[in-house]
Amino acid sequence: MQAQERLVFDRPKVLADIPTHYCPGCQHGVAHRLAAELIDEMKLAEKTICVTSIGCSVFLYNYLLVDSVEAPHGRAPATATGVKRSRPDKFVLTYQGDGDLASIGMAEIIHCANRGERVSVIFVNNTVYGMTGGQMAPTTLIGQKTTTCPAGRSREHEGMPIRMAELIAQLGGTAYSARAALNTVKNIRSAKKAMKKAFEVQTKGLGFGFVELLATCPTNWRLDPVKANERVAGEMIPYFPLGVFRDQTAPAKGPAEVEK
Ligand SMILES: Cc1ncc(C[n+]2csc(CCOP(=O)(O)OP(=O)(O)O)c2C)c(N)n1
Repeated sequence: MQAQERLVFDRPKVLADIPTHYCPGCQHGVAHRLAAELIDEMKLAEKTICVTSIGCSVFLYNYLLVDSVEAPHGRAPATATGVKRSRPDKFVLTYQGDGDLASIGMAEIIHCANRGERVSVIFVNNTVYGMTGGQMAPTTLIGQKTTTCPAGRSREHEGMPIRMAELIAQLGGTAYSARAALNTVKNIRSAKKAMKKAFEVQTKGLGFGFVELLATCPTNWRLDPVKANERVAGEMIPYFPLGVFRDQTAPAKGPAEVEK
């Protein structure tokens, strides 16, 4: 008798079966896959409109088989606002790098969160401008050498790296803000849970959802993929702690429940 085959691994339906353009060891692909898995599992494929941004992930629309709009650099939250307000029945997602979201697009993300727009944001923090050759980003770590701070970032010259998940958590319209990392299987599982929560605050109409994902950029860090992954644990996580900074997904307790 022929042995039964058991399927243990499959490609999400909304993830295109095409070769990747990402560098070896880059974790944009991991973030794409998690988004695709959740869109499948939450049955959002027909409803999703993805707003892609400028940076290495500009080609996200080639990988995710959902409707998408391309925003100018940093303007994905403003574009997503327009899409969601005109089509509130849709699930609207932005996907942005740290140059895009925390530098040129800082105003857009702050006001989008503060207004409590019903959109979900995936923010990939790899501590550099990846696509354009590794310039300093607002998240570049102190001492980190980039093409625009060749002596290493210093507090005196460039200021401290910005912790976006904590900053977003302070704003009145934010329903969920968390930071996760893509460097280990355990952290990837937690990242998926955080992304699911950020998606749920939108599907439940609770407000703005934000997930920061710490990710590698081996090419611009001038490290091999293994060493790049070690840098996430050794240098990034100590400065950018993983965790949930705001969570309004739990139903508010009524007075009777509070007394119990
Ligand atoms: C208005 C405008 N300014 C500058 C650029 C050049 N540019 C393209 S990608 C990029 C940086 C993207 O970096 P990041 O958002 O960190 O994404 P990554 O490539 O690291 O994923 C810049 C400055 C542009 N395309 N448009």
